[in-house]
Amino acid sequence: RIMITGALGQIGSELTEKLRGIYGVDNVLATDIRQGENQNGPFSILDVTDAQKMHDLAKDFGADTMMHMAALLSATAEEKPLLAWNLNMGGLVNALETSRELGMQFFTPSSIGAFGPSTPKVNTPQDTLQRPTTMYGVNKVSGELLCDYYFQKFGLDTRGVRFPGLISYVAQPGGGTTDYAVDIYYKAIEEQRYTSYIAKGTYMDMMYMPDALQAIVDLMEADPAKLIHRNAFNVTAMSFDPEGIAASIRKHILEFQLSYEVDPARQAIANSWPDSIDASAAKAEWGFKAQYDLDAMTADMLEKLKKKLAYA
Ligand code: VAH
Repeated sequence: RIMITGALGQIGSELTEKLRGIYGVDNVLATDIRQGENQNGPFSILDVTDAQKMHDLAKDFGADTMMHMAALLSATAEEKPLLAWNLNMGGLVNALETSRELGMQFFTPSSIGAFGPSTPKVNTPQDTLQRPTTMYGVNKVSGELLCDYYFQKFGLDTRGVRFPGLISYVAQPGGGTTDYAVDIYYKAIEEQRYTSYIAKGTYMDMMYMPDALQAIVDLMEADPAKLIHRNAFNVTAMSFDPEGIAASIRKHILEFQLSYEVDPARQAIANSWPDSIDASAAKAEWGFKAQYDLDAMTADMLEKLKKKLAYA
């Protein structure tokens, strides 16, 4: 039985549906800081900084797996660094402690944000220098080390992936740096043009949400004897800059126009991250394989958003 924190977030909202489809609606307890609409399964309000409530919810539900998804993303964390530290690290410690006490398998995502300006930018290795210059990155590197510690020290079965920018049409992301790559699709349909806050030539790793969700399931179901790494595996599907995604959109919306109004704060974050990372360890240790490339993602995003926005 699975407990998810941050179940109303960009990943959490779709992960909840995916896991309910695989393991059964009643076997997945969704939790978040606020009441969600149209919950079609077990749901409870949970502030992840409330350790006692988290423990009690997991125990009462009989959870054997913790998917800890609640966190502030990079841009928000840079605006409110102390809140980010308290929420991102306080929530993580509580989720690890609950999982240790109840013997649960544990997942939480890291990010390409766990790398910094001194990390090799092209084909970033699985094992390399990690000196991030953002609070989000400090949280993610600390989180990776803490999750490995719980595995080494307590034998807790912790697993994680370093997600690239994730693109989806269900829940709009909040407060990320890569979110321009989501916004651009909405604006392409609504206005046939987009003004990017990330500069031309800024390459970042990205992945379509269906591939991200499958990666979580595949990693959690992987044979632990084959795992050399644990927290956290590099995973990626593609790397592009704003011009690249615009060119892909123009294959469907010929008149699409891209312009720039660079946001110095989010550009500084993007500049500190890799251009493209190497996912060979994930492929070798648990068979990671992304299905969607840029053009396949664009075709699906535009088709699904046309329907979604038609009824908006
Ligand atoms: C962010 N989408 O922009 C998240 C993610 C790699 C990017 O961590 O903060």
